[in-house]
Amino acid sequence: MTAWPGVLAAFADRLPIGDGTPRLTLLEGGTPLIPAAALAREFPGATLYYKWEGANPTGSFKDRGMVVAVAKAAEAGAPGVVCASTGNTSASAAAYAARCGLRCVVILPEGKVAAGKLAQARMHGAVVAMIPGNFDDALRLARETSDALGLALVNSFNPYRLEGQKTAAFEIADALGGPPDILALPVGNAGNISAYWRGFVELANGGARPRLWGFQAAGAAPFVRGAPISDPETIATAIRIGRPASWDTAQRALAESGGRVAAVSDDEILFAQRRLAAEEGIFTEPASATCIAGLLRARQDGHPVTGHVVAVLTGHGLKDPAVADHTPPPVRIEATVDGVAALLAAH
Ligand code: AN7
Repeated sequence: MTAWPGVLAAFADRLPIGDGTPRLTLLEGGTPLIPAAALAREFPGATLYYKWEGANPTGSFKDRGMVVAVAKAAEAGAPGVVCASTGNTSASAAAYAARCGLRCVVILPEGKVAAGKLAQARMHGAVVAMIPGNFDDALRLARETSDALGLALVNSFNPYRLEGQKTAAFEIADALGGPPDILALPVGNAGNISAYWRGFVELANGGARPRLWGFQAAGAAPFVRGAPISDPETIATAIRIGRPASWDTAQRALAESGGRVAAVSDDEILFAQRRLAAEEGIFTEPASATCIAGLLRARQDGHPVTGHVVAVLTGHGLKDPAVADHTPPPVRIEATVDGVAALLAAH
């Protein structure tokens, strides 16, 4: 058995890297494609899998693109990197910058980043700036900062990000022996849906490609509305985005794939997240559960969920432990077996 070598080494021939690119890695990528168990019963006409991106080194899919973007920044001699983030991009940027000795500045919307993600950026030694406003405001400032201070911008405007992220499509096709029929995923800035499409198109060579089903939170659903929104709001803070950076590429990908976008409510997101955790043993963050909520909703709305279906679970639930407040609280008991038995009986 050969050990997984990380994204740059595994996909060197399909990434824009050369001899001068440092072989940066935290062994990202190579994530599991887990067959659905309990939830499979909800989709009798389909074979459902989870692409478990929470298994990446910083707990989200962002590591695939960030390793390429930071390696290229180092190759170009940048003194550091800067990004705006709803949390996961900043956690990943901070980790990879730390790993290769670059400075990292992250610009975050105040009060709207999950606790685990903020802890990651701080522990990895990033300069953490909080601004009043939302992600879209933070992104404007990150661009200006990059221009003014010569730091490499590692948001998804950075072309290397999407190049790295497309590798998840290669892994899925490899595991299934071809592309799935439907790829379901959450959409925020729409970088990931664009990257998957690029990956599947590169692989297909004119052959089969999946339909892309993108899901947004109802309070932050500019693609569903067909226009940007100024005050996005959702419990899924990772995708609390009103002006997606990759608008045009995502619209093209959706159209070319014969795909669709739809919105789900915060209650549906929390319900799907709970079911994944309690019935499948997979604790994913709210934004990621959006695609499961979307598949459940699709079935109700009469969209057939058939064939090989892959739901991309983009980030780990441990990043946002506050969601556990939506479950029954732990109960204080006397330290006796009777106490435990009474609790069990009441459950
Ligand atoms: C768990 O970290 O935008 O549609 O700044 O963290 O490619 O934006 C995160 C986005 C889905 C949406 N799931 O992906 C950020 C950020 C999780 C995420 C998305 C994000 P895109």
